[in-house]
Amino acid sequence: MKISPLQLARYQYAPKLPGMLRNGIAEICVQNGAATESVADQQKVRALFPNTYGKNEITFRKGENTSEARKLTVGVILSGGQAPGGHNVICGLYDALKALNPENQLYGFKGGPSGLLDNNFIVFGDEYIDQYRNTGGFDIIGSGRTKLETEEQFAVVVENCKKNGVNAIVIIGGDDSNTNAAVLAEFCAAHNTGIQVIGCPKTIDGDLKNEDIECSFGFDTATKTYSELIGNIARDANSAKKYWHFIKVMGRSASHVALECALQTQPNICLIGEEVAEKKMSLAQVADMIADSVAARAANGMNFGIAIIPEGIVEFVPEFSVLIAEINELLAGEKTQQFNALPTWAEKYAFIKAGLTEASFSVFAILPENIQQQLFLERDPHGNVQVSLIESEKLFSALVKENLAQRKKNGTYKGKFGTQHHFLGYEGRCAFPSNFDADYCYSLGYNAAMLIQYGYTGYLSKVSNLQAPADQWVAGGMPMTKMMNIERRNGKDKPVIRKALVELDGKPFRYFAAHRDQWAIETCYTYPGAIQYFGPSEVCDQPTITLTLEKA
Ligand code: FBP
Repeated sequence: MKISPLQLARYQYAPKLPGMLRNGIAEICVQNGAATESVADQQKVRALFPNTYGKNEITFRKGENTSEARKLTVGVILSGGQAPGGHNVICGLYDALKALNPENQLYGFKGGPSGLLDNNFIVFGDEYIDQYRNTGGFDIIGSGRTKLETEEQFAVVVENCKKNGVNAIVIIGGDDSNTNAAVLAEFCAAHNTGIQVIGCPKTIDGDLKNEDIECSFGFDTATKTYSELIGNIARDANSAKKYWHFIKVMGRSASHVALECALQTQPNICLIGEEVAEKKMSLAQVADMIADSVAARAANGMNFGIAIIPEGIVEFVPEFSVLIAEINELLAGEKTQQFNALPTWAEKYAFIKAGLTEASFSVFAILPENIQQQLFLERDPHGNVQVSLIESEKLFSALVKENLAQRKKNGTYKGKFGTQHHFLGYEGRCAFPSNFDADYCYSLGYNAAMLIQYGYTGYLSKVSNLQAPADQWVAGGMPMTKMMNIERRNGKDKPVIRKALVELDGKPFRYFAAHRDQWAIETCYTYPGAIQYFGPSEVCDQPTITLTLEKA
């Protein structure tokens, strides 16, 4: 296999551990913190997790290792969307297990949670692991989105673990996967299986964070990759001076990625879904806000600009969510076939008009025809609209174009509006992890091994104080039940780890809000450039602006 020079150089990179994990395995001891309670609905969560609820937060520190000598066989899975650094979690886990006892084994279950159900795994060895150090991607064992949530599935997992002598499972995933990890930990404890379960916080979306988890891994690298590209596009826009670029970035349920990219690049516009929902903005109002910037810049001779759109934006627009719900209802069951049988778009359009409420039809009617058709053509196996496939960057540029046409008619706009569209998503999920993610992920994995060695279960591997240099990071563990509350999901009350949305009174958003009026009119772009892996620390090791502001 041909290897790039950067890949070769990254193999040699030694990830930085938190200070307390640097003294060798024999000198890592546990400091007990306070007992924990769930963030809300304490009684209900306690009742659902009688064996794993209320445990103590723990921190590792330098001191005599008092754990029992044992031989461990650990299984690991990668769950959900790719995020840079996943390989390093596995490398850190592997190295710590081998340092604890060279007889310890690490099994990688393939293709995500389904690997645990299908008993499909590989046994890691040095040579195999070494090919993946400090590299992006999840191809070391693959990932998947199978949900591990029913008691029947848990029983199969336990059976497979017993068959292979696995005493602990590490689940590397987002809020849903870690919620399920907590339920699996409780199941294993309740059935006296002796199998421990530890979670690790992953997702480029950045929406698995709370007062304990300062950020999920992958967010740092993905946002730096997108920001590099946005900066490059902004420089092109500022050179050619003829296009408005509408750039959609990943982030399905929260706008952290868009916000961080905005903080890094200072675009003219960045939509934040959480704000759109809070202000109950309509599509027309959002388009009007963008058109204000286009018109103001045009008046100053600048017929170009940058607008960042979060992937999940349309679900935050209240009237659009109602429209989607009505469309799902309109096509439920056999009505899909009836709709599909209509030969022309005109007949389909009449069917839609007759089936929607007046309010939803008025929203539907202002959409460009290609988006209207997308809503009806691209549906999931249950017949529901696939909101994530909606090309919102094109939707908003079309709505802005219409708005500007009106302004032209009434003489308030005289500019030119040429557009380009981009979607930045998969480009960032498997990039070589930044030094921050390489270090953070390796530490999360190393720390997970220590949690297992000390006998913990139902804990999330926690590394904090991340705004400081790595030697000052703090390693430990937090019971996953502490992050839970009860939410209504598919008509049922479920214990879940709270998803973190952008907080409108949080420091990152407030910083953005304080500057965006100026950015909307002037050209204030910043150009972050490519991630640097070798060089001065202030260039190579900086965390995201979001994290820096949150911890300021
Ligand atoms: P996770 O929540 O599993 O980390 O995945 C997030 C994400 O990267 C989103 O940003 C994006 O909407 C989605 O995955 C895309 O999923 P898929 O890889 O299935 O197309």
